Amino acid sequence: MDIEIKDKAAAFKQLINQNTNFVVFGHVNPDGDAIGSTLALYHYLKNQGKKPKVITPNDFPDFLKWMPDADEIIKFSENETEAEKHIKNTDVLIFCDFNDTKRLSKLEKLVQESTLPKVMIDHHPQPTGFADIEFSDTSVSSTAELMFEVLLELSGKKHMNNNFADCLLTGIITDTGVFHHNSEQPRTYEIIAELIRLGGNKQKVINKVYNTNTYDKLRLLGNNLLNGMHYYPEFASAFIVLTKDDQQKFNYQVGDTEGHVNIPLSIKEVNFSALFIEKDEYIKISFRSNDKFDVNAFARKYYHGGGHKNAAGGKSYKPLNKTIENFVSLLEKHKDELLNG
Ligand SMILES: [Mn+2]
Repeated sequence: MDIEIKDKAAAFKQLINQNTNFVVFGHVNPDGDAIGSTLALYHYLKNQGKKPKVITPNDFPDFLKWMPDADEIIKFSENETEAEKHIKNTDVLIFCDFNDTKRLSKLEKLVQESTLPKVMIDHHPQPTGFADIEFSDTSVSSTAELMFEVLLELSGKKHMNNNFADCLLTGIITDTGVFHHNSEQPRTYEIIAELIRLGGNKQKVINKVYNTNTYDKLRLLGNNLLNGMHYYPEFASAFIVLTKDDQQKFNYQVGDTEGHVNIPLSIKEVNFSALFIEKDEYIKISFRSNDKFDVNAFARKYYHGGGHKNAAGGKSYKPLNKTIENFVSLLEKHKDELLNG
């Protein structure tokens, strides 16, 4: 850790020592890293007699609900009054796995109005600088990994236990797609080793997160690959389109397409993949790339979105057929980069 982070850690430590109540926020549509890093911090604080609360803007997928104390999380969309009460009566606000208050969705206003000390821990590029203390590192695999580093600096392993370890393992494992991407640094594996020593159970995490398919979910995957996938080898690209009709046919639930966007990328000739999901008001799009092609820049430029270099998301407000037509013309436009990517 560099000196700057040591200074920030000292300031964060002081905030923890001097206060009792903490609200920890995850981003809208929380993923494994958001729930994993917020709940890990919750356990770390609880283990030293503090009173933490985790609040998310909305619900999170069922495959994360086994996590220790996940049922304690307050979802703003389901319980606005309770969430607001905690935000107004706490001492410190902490934000995990996002760097822009926009990611708080309907909670944004309450947070912006608050004058309480704010701490951010995140690994996404281009932080907007809304917090008083910001731990921001794009070189780590996940916020979970950065959380471990920050808390280790704060107080060693004193307040870390097996529940804490399972939460961070979930964050790292989901954000790296079980070590398929964002996981080239040896340090990630040293932290995994530490988490296992703390009593974390890697096999349990993988079973709980990935081996929970429903019959409909597997049939939807089959349909996406057989009927929904479009293949453009001339642009080193492939993508999946999920229409509303097919969502109905296979009883689609949020989270059912988790990981689908990565599958076209496993075709030998493909460097760039996308997943289009038709919603009521827009088309939700996810992007993945193998290596050089920068999908963060692509999503920012064309799709009101962003993310990481090899994993990003965005939206289209055009009808589905126009969206696809337009996307294919962009593939043509970026052909040279895509073939080299
Ligand atoms: Mn993350």
